[in-house]
Amino acid sequence: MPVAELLTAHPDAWRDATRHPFLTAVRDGTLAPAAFDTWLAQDSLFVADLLRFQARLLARAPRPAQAVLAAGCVALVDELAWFEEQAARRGLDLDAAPLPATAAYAALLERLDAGDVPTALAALWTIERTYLDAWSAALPGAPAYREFVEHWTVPGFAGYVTGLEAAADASGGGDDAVFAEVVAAETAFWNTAVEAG
Ligand code: HMH
Repeated sequence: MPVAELLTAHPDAWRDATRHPFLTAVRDGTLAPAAFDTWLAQDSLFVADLLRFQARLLARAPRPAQAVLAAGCVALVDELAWFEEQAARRGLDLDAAPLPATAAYAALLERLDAGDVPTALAALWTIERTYLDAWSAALPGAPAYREFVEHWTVPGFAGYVTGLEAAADASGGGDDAVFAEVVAAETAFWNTAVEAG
């Protein structure tokens, strides 16, 4: 099935992951800066894990998927540099120990890395589509968080997600169980931020 149909096939899980209280608090400005910083350090760890996963996926991907995966790897390297700039500005240490949701997500990426390419492509699309839709729900963002909300909703990111969708559909990798697992991992990741408050 086309991967976009997974969203409508799992409406409750999709809503939990993309209309989360963390995003509402970012939008309304009620999120404590310390909770945001805790989440930011964990997201930086996640992006480092995702880059390793994606670089390996690029190495084994079919030729038509290579361009979007390679561009995504470059974007993730840039994203890590951007996290470092943000952390320096906020006086935040990015060398935090992984919290349970971060460690569990890393383990999920490792399982996907050991599995087949079509499933991994569909999972990567799910990861990025969830993130895009979740941040879009936080628009325009309270002034304290607006720069972040804008960064993760730019048209270039939306275009990248569309490119991943095409790559996933071309490989035929849409899978209900993996979709549910990824979306649950995203929800658990937002939960971490709220619990850190
Ligand atoms: C938890 N999911 C999470 N963090 C991210 N940075 C992305 C997706 C997008 O790269």
